[in-house]
Amino acid sequence: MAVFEGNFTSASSLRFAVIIGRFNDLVTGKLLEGCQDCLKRHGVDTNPESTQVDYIWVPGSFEIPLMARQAALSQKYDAVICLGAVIKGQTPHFDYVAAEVSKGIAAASFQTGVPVVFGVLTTDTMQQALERAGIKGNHGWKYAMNALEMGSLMQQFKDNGSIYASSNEGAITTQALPIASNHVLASESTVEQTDAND
Ligand code: INI
Repeated sequence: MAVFEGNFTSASSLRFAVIIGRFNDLVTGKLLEGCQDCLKRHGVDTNPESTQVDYIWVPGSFEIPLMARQAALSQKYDAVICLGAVIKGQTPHFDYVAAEVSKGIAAASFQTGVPVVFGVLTTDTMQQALERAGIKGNHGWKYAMNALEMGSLMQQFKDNGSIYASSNEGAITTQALPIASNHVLASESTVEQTDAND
């Protein structure tokens, strides 16, 4: 038998898509900076002109899952990193956006077999979000680490022939589970409130 574990030393052979929500871009822009810093320091060429990272901007977190799924289906990337910031307001809007983006990102990953990192902050206040986007630390850095680890892990799995047979790759991409059925399953989960570690 074997032990599989992602590493952080094979980053130069990995490709990433980063999907960023413009809503609360004071926060998401900082998450992106942290994410790029981490990727760059692990040997990834983060220049948008390079062949290693593509950046996809969407209006808000609600739109992230659609593009995450499209990016994963393209089979161009070893991992997809989703960056967003959902901050509580005075209406229940937060709950709808937070629930859909978390379920949608999980579905995109599960349906396509491509790691999709949930880099969406869900906070009660702008202050809490900013603390996690540079003031106290930058979660964008952590999200990039998750993508590096998962990209590497999947690569090892593929090299080992352990991944769902490559002859079935088309089946994964084109006959993915209908979103609706996954949503039924996912809707049973809850979105937890953040604490200092989230
Ligand atoms: N989008 C966010 O990314 N964060 C939020 O806090 C937010 N709130 O609270 O409204 C938000 N809303 C916009 C949403 O993501 C969609 O872009 C919009 O509803 C259009 O589909």
